[in-house]
Amino acid sequence: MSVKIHYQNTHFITSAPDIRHLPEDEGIEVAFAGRSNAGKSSSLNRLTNQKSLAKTSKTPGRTQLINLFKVTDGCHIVDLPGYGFAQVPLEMKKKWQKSLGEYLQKRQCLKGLVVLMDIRHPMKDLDQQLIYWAVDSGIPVQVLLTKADKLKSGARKAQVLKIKQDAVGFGGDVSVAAFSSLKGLGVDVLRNKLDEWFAPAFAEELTEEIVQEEQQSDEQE
Ligand SMILES: Nc1nc2c(ncn2[C@@H]2O[C@H](COP(=O)(O)OP(=O)(O)OP(=O)(O)O)[C@@H](O)[C@H]2O)c(=O)[nH]1
Ligand SMILES: [Mg+2]
Repeated sequence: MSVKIHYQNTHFITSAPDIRHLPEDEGIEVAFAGRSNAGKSSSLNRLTNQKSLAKTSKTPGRTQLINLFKVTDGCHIVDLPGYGFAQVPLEMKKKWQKSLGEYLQKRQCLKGLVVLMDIRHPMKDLDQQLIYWAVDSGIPVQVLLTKADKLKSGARKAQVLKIKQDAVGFGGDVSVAAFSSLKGLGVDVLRNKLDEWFAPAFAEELTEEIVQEEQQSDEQE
């Protein structure tokens, strides 16, 4: 079943320091993860055509909380705290990484992971760990090579090809695309992927409607 979701209706729900402060673990959630400054918040704003839905910053480490957004009934997006920022005090780093790990491992409604990496510095250790973990857990991954506008067309294509080859090595459902929040490149790829991951939410809705209709016609007979 194919659905087209209107991402511009997305709105902020809550910021949580850890998963215990998130709403019920139900519906379908897709998480955006990546190193600090990779462009997670910018990609969300581009996806939803909203200038400041997610706060962006030149200072890495801005998004320290798990930010939850509602796309439509039963469909949520999560902007996860960035990892791998060197200049953050160790204690704070540990705390984020704990809440990040906890979210990824315990949140049952997590059905897809968007991993964002700067196209000029992709596949760092933590990026790879994250992808391995997702593949292990049977969660599909969309890699977005961000800030693609920073490379010329030839270099960009070569880099996408290289990372696509790397992605095969993970052995799971890992797709790769170039992305630019600035130019809008790759936004269609991202929308199509999210539509696919969120589709079961609509299937359930449809099933509920059919059951209700059947019950009504039973009652009428
Ligand atoms: N040229 C260019 N710059 C971008 C693009 N996307 C993001 N940036 C810039 O990169 C910086 C970081 O972007 P954010 O979206 O805040 O990154 P983030 O991953 O949310 O960062 P944290 O929340 O700190 O983890 C900002 O200065 C953005 O303007 C892009 O597509 N092209
Ligand atoms: Mg951010």
